[in-house]
Amino acid sequence: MASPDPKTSGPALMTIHDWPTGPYPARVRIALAEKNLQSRIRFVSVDLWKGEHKWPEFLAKNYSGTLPVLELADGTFIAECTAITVYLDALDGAPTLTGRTPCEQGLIQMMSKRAELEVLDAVSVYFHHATPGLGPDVELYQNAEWGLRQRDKAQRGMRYFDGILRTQPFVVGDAFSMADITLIGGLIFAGLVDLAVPAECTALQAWYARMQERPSVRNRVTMSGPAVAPPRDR
Ligand code: GTS
Repeated sequence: MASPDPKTSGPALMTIHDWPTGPYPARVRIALAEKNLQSRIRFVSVDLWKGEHKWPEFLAKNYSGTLPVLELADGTFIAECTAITVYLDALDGAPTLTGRTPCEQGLIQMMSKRAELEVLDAVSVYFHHATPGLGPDVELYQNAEWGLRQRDKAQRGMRYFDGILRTQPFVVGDAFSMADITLIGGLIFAGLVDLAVPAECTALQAWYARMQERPSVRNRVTMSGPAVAPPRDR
């Protein structure tokens, strides 16, 4: 996909700073596709494996040194997948990912946070602490024991979500939402680090197979087209 020309008229162009195959970036890419916002975004690649997300020029955009970051046309930076998704979902005044009623909104936030705490973030800690992670230049502190505990936590989390998905088609009730996206991110990360979904979690596996059929999930890596390199000042 060619990047849209920022000089053309129409809604303001936004920038996503991310890494195409990253599990957290996947969350925002899936949200963008579900909201049909791809044409309003240009992507800038930040190379995790070189540690570009820890360089001063990137830390100026996101203090936490993590991807993705959304940059608005006026220069505002929004980090954190949940915050970015809430922003994108609100743009058209018709939120489909974060809930329409106060109750839906509360449940989606709760289950998305749970998917983060119990699965995605746990897999991430396992990757960064109990495997070589992004390599010695980026992983300045590792604690393998902590990483292995988080691996076990992630598998417990998978069992929890398996129980949820035995009773309903989506993480929250009958509709696809941000909570599904967050759990998808967790299973994408688990796949990348060869952390198996327990064999008995057949409902979770069936749900994930269905999720992978969604175009937003299937096409998430290629949606950015050729990467635009970030400016380098070092
Ligand atoms: N809480 C953050 C969010 O939700 O946005 C976490 C973001 C995050 O951990 N992103 C990963 C990262 O920057 C990107 S990826 O691993 O999914 O590609 N990791 C690098 C690091 O050094 O933590």
